[in-house]
Amino acid sequence: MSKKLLSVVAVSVMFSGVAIAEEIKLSDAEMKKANQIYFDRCAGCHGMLRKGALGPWIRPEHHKGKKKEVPGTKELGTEALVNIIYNGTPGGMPGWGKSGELTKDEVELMAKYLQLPPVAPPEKSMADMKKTWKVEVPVDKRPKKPETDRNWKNYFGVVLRDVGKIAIIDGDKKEVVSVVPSGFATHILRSSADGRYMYAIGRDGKAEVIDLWMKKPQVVSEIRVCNDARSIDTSKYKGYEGKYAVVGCYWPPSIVTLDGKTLEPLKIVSTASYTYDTEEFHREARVASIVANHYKPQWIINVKETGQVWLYDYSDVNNPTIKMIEAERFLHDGGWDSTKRYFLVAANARNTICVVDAKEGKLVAKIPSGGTKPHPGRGANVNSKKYGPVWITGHIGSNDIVAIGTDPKGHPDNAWKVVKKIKLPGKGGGNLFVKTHPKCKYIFADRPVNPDRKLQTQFYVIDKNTLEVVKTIPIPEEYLKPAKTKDGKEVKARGPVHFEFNADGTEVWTSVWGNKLEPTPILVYDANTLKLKKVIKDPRIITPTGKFNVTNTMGDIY
Ligand code: DHE
Repeated sequence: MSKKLLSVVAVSVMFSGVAIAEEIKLSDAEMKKANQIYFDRCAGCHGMLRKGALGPWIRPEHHKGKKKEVPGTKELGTEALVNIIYNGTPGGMPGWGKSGELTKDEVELMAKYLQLPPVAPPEKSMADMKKTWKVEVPVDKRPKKPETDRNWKNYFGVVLRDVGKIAIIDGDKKEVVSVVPSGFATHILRSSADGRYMYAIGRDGKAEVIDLWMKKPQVVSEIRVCNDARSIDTSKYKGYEGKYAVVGCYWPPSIVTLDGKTLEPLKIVSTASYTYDTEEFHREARVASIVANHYKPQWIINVKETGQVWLYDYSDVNNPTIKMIEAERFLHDGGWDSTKRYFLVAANARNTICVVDAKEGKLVAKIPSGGTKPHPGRGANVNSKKYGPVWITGHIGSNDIVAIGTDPKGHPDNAWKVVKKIKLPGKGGGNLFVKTHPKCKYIFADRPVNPDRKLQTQFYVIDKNTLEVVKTIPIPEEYLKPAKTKDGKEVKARGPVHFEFNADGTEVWTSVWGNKLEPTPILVYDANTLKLKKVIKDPRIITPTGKFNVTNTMGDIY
């Protein structure tokens, strides 16, 4: 066999009801390309080891899951896999071919690649991390007070996902103040307790800190702590404000504590552990959301595959204490209730919301979410006249927006159950984020991964009083024009994604989720009249996705 043929496997495909052996052969170059595509597009939902999380198991061999059996990719065969990868699924998997993100050849390559055993992903040590650590501006050379006259507490950090950059936008003037480089497919931004520093995490595990006191904000420290990551936060407990930053890694699955100002790596803790229910070892127990506890020097760290919430005490940074709370598998994103005592986190593949009491340090409830694949982002808090304080989440796999009671003392009958279901119009889910602000009378919901173009390109306004959808707002066509690839193919922008309010809650910002080919705008709506009041267009604003206002992010306001 040629040296170039790295991977060969005999698989069966069904042809007229008869299984026929198909030999999969990938050259080194194809394997390298497929590995990269898998890492960029697939690993987030299916895992590096392809054992599934939000997305299903996609290993060659058949899987006898706890709830259902999943066919191996060898059983599915190339044709079926091409169909799934090209067109997507109603459960929320994007149609990578249909959307133009992968070419037909790339779809076919991936269909073959998935029938081969997964490659062993790399490990990373403290020494590896240190090689990538840079302090661009030492702490003593940084401004002693804000150098800008702008209202920096109303800055927005905007993730420019596919170009790996972050735009800092003045929320008062709607001007781009600076655009800084960041990690690959940057994922989220979080703020220090005082708001001065904005922290970014790339999907390639590159963390960085941006100093907003500078006249032109820039990256002052950076480090690559792992190969795949999604979350970052800082210490916010009294006395520890801004002292530490923490990155939650998907691969190697770990928690990395860093110095808050310089990002010097201080401690690595592996999260590979045992599933909370069956006590089976899971090498790929990835860190999903992280929030900083306001009651104790702790981070609340959600370990996806094992279904454990770790209360990670950082007060003795090299000798951390961890309380492991049994919750539910496939923990993903979540947010605080309005008092910031209870953290509500979605175990998305189990259609469950878990509630952790940050004061008492224990699980208080596991709530059936009432829909398919809950995906709250950080959720939305409403003080409802009828139900008392509720926290709201939407779902990726169904059109349910649900309100969960969060006040066990004042409204015990409503606490920790779905008290109201709000149906988004039309079929299917596709909602990723809901958001509100205490001063706004509405909740906003997007739907960018609904397969229906019309439903995908509008957003939904829910009245806080009635908890009903009162308006759908389509994105004006002129902002959705398809971009053209070099070979003349038209690629459509996805509908609006994610919302963020300005500091005083009078405006809500959303963005058109375009592609790398052309800039797409950020749309600023009056949060009360719902009128489009400003369109922020800039040649540098390409693939704007997450938007993070300094005041709201530092105060966990949503
Ligand atoms: Fe996210 C939050 C993981 C895809 C935009 N996303 C989160 C969190 C996790 C997560 C664990 C919670 C972080 C926290 O609070 O500490 N996201 C993942 C994935 O694994 C997934 C499904 C697939 C992947 O390959 O990465 C994924 N996420 C996306 C996107 O494609 C989105 C829509 C666009 C983008 O820019 O990447 C996206 N995720 C976001 C945003 C948040 C987020 C904007 C923060 C919401 C907030 O309001 O705080």
